[in-house]
Amino acid sequence: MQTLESGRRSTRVEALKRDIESHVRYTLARDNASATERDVYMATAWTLRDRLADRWAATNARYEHRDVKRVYYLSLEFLIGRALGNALINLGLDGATAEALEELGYNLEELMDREPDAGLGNGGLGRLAACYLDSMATLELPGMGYGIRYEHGIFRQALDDQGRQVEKPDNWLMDGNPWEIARPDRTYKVKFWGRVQAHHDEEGRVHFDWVDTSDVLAMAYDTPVPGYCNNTVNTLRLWAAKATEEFDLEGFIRGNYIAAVEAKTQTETISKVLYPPDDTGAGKELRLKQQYFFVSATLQDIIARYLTERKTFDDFPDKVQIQLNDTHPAVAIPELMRLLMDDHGLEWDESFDLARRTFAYTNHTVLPEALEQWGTDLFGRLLPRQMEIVREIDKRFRARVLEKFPGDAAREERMAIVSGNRLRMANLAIVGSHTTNGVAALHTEILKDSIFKDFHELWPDRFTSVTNGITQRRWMLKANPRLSSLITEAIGDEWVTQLERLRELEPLADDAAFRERWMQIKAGNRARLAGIVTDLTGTPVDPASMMDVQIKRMHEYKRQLMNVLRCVDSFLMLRDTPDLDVPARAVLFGGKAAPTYWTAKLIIQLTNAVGRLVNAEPKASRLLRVAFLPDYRVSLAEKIFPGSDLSEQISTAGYEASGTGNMKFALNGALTIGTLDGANVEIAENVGDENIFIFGLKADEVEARKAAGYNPRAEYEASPRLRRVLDFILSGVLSPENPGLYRPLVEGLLFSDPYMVLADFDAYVEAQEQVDFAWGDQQDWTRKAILNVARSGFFSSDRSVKEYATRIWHL
Ligand code: 26Y
Repeated sequence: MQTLESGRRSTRVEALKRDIESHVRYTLARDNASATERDVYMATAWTLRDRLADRWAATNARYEHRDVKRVYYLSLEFLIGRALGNALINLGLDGATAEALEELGYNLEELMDREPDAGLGNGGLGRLAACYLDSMATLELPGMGYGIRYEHGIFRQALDDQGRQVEKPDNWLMDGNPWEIARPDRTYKVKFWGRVQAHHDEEGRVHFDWVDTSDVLAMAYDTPVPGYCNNTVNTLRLWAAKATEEFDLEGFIRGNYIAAVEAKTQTETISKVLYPPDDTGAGKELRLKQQYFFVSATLQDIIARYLTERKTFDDFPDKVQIQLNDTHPAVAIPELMRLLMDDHGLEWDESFDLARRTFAYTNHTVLPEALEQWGTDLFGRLLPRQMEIVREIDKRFRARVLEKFPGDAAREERMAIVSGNRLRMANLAIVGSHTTNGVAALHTEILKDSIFKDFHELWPDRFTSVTNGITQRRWMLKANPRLSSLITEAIGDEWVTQLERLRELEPLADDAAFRERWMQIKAGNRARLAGIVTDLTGTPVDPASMMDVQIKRMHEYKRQLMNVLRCVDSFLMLRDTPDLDVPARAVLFGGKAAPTYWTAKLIIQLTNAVGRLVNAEPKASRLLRVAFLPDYRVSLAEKIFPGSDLSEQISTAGYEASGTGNMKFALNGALTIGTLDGANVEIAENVGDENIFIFGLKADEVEARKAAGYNPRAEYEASPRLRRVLDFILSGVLSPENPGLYRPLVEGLLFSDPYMVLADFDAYVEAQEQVDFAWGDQQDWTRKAILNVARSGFFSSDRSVKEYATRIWHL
């Protein structure tokens, strides 16, 4: 007998089959017999996109009709990953689609694996933007993302036979992108270079014209952002650079066709490639062009939308809130003022006031080398009118500082926006916005008492903290379907939109039968991960071993090197004491190094060398495996978190603004070993000290040690364990053909060690021994894992976005 539910389902399956076949036939003009897997993937994606289309149009109509206050999230990065699985889950069509495809002879999992990641970001900052879009749509907030449609996202990472990182171009658009819709009717002109001309009107008022510019067109591509089972579909609008028509025309007139086409290609490079956070962050012309290009197009688009409903700018900040994702889009501040003054005739005071009440700025880093600065020479030539405006903002702001702190010239210079020939974007962002926020409690405290101390003294009320979050739809429901089902079976499915409901799992931590099922699921996920490691690296991994994982961008402050030193220590112990009673571990690494970050790249090579040594030594490899997973990215991350047991969050305290991988691990039931840094502090507070392994210097202790004159050599002398590890690396056995290869890493530690690896090493190894001990009691370990999940509800990006909405955007 057919129930109503199964009846609906089978009609749904039939409709999906019909639409997939129809897209193969009519959109791709293929017959079923010659359709490739790629064709069926595309047809499935279009079929899902069609189901989003009505809701998308209805969402836009609703926002317009209600004349809502909108939030625009401006970001140079959106690290989306794959769209198909996410659309399926949010539409509630995962089961039906799997069935439809099976009946057509295809496997949904395999098709999903064909989709290239949309890797339009580097790491945490870009992924955060993607999680926030998901939460805004799920919370039915009128939020829109704006960014760049890079033709090439973050590079693909391969490893050569020496274990070195090799960068390969990412060609994610090559096969076509079924999720985007080009909107040629949303095309704006963006000006560069040229000069500013002043003229007086009949009433004697001065006007500024920006003339003799070279122009580029920005064309919109929209990607739907579906909310979870709620009919809301928001928009991510990405701009692609196109040459203006005049470009071609001029070439024809001058008869220099080839030169004209070359020039055209040149302008279109603006949206060609994503910048990795390189060396110094130092002023690269193309990067500044990218920033201004997308900001200018975005503001024109926002103003056009605003003006369809009204004639004055009086309530602009009541209808428009713009969140600046770090300073990368901060040129929006002078650009909005320019548009208001030069194109819409507003006065300075009113323009500045409107701009300041419109923008809010999120800071993501305290590393001095990552604080953006532009040379006034480049900035002034590329954007002459904006430079004038910035100088005027700076002049007035300096006066304000001196009014509050008379005679304090040193303070004035520290706080200046333009100092010498440098334009400091963070200072501009603070001055030109109503709110500045840090991304975790500790991070915001550090902003207030150190890097932005002067600003905090001037405007204490402008600072606030919003701890980062992650979307549980992608990072739990989609990534870990088996654990998700167990949780839903136990407490219902409300956690999918109200993550705090996970608290209801707490009593089950003491339920032996529940723990048993939990352990079974974990074992399955672990075995899957072990298989992936073997597939990707050739290293066999015992699926019963503890999966000990550090996945994140490669950076010295994140201290992957400390983890590698610990692996060498374990190796030496196992080699010399083969009957050592320690549990089996697989220590897994993954992460990209910026292409010019030589130290980070050498650390990757060292990790691989240690892996080769450990895995080839039978006395060690029974209990220890070390592997570096190439090409860490969103889709790979989704496969790693569910199988992980131990989350490595070991940055030097004070340096990791928040971290968000740390949250993904905890939510998937891995225990954390970490320092009191970034959001680890709040994870510890939430899960409880007994359920996390905290070690090492605290942020204030790091500073105190530095102030007192930190001497890394003394750490080396004082710790026999550390000495043995460093001496072993210095001996050259890890690179017999080039024995001095890793010497610079060791010398960097012995002579400078800015991230205090040596100071924390012994404490780290001891904490790892506690982990070994805790692992020995699998029942208690599982209890802790369940409590980690039950107490991770705070780390939902739904909570973060709600905090932005009430405290910053005032929605
Ligand atoms: C200037 C430039 C080239 C640049 C580009 C990207 C500089 C920095 C970045 C990326 C920064 C980033 O990803 N920061 C991370 O932001 C996360 C989200 O807030 C934090 O969780 C994480 O701690 C922080 O390192």
